[in-house]
Amino acid sequence: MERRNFLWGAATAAHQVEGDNQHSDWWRWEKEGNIEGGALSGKACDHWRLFREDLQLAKSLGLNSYRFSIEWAKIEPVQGEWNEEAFAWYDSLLQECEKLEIVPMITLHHFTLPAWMADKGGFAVKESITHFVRFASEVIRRFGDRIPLWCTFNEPLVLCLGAYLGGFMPPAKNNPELIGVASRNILDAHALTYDLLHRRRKKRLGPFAHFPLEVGIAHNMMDFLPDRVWHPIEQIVAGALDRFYNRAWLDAITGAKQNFGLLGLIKAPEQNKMLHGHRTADYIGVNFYTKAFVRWKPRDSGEGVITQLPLGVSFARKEEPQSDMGWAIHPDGLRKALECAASYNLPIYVTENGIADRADRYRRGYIFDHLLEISKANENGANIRGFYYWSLLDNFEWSKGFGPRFGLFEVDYETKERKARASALAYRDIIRAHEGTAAPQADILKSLR
Ligand code: IFM
Repeated sequence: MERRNFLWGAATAAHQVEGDNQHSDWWRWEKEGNIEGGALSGKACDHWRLFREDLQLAKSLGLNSYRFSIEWAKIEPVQGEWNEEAFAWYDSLLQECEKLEIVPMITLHHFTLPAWMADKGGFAVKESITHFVRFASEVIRRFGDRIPLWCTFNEPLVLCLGAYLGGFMPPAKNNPELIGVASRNILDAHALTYDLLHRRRKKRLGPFAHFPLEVGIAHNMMDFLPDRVWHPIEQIVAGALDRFYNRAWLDAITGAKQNFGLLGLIKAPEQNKMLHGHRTADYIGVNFYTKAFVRWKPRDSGEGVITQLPLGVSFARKEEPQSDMGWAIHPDGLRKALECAASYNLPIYVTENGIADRADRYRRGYIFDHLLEISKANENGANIRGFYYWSLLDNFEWSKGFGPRFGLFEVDYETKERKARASALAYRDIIRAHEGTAAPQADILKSLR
């Protein structure tokens, strides 16, 4: 496979698909009854057993890349003890990717922690940096030769907000100061892992050896809009949230500045001076789903009220088309996010984009329209190298349990049977029609739409 080919992918995360993540903080959190309807991740999609079949499904759509995470809680279930069985499983998964010429993009942290690490305070404590880097080094030592694309952290800000403000992730503390503290620790862990990968002198091996090493993060971005366009406070707050949510992490990993503070609600932590002017990303990974309306003094608590401020956030107007999560379908926002990412002058991967749509009513159009925005952003000078649909399979959607269905393939959770949705076949046709092209093309997309 040519290095310059556009990467047509799909993404998953270990905890959401593999099953039996028994030594993780989420496993315990689920047992404590924190998931909608009392759901437990349990066997999830049983990807652990069915991964070969799942990669065949990916191949059947013509995907040439697969983004997945390596689960720290499985690799190091007990502090200091590596689990050889887990390493062997990830080795088989990589072998399967190699056999099928599916380029792996590896995420090292996707929301979950080993329970022992959570007990120590997770990323809110400084020692998490050492523990994470030790885990990352071991993964790199074993698999570093074979993997070109690395994503150190998935959506670090969402993790910090979920854990220390929103209450939708363990440990669900309401302590905004910890958002800044944990962000700073994660940034340090990311930067050290970036250096580890780049300082490695060993020759790369296998079918992807000619791919340059690229390391980055997958960053969730949203289009913040004032609920009332004329409202000056809402305009200011939307701008502040854009800086905080969309730009702060991109500033930090490109060495521009570090500012994880927000409007007096989140205290900015002490700077890591070593990172001033030091870029720790080779690409920017953009996870994009929707927009957010910001409302000053919301009328009711149904508007996602941030308790510390008289501020409401909602993800769609009642009348507009939206996903089963209640997120507006807003392809234009992806282009805006990509143009923001492109201003950092790095290549971009759309590391996640997708829709929870059980009936598969919107997914086909969703994929087309978002790819069209990618083609526009490319025309405007962005350098977008790949697109990963979220998700390959229906899976465990964190605090929402198994209700939301994001998959190209529908999963019957009883029998574990997979079935291609019509939109998956549309994605396959788009990929086929792009053979020999370097990126999504507006004319091709329009002719198929
Ligand atoms: O399922 C999640 C994923 O784990 C991270 N990004 C957003 C997805 C949809 O909510």
